[in-house]
Amino acid sequence: MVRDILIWPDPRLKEKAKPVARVDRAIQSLVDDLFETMYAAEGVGLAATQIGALDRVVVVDVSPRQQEQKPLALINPVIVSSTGTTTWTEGCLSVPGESEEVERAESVTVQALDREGRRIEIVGAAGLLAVALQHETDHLDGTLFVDHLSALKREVIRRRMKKLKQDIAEGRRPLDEGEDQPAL
Ligand code: GNR
Ligand code: NI
Repeated sequence: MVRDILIWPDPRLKEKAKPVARVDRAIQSLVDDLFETMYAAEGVGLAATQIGALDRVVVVDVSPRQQEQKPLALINPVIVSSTGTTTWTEGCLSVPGESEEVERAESVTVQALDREGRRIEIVGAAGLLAVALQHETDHLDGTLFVDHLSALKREVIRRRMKKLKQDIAEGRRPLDEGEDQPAL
């Protein structure tokens, strides 16, 4: 099921997600909803936090940009090592229409469980995959890319998001055909 994506600022986006104790059918269903919602929104990643679920679950699919990569469902992801620094122009489905440069590690290794509850490790991820893995694990700790910006840039974006929410609520922003009103 495609779910509504929370728009920043929203207190639910600041919550720290809880570790998944067991990969059961409810968690698998959450993974499926995250993939459906991510693809519907044409994102390269999505965290459970963004749809109001407080389990440590994310999905990432950078295959449109890094053809050798496959879709990943990551449960309880942990960045176990990182090297270097890189600057990437990031966006976020919870901050629509905004993008800014953020400094990140250049390469990361992540341990997690997959949709079947098996332990997996992504070793030495680089490029957009590395950035997306850091961006999604940040979401599970209640951190968004705007939290990595200067206070001035963040407040400018906050004002634009306030306007966006008002416009949506008052029907001034045409939504795509068949698209539901995002949760405010
Ligand atoms: O779709 C997304 N694109 C993106 C581009 C650069 C850096 C990070 C991202 S993640 C984002 C989807 C999203 O908001 N995931 O939480
Ligand atoms: Ni995001």
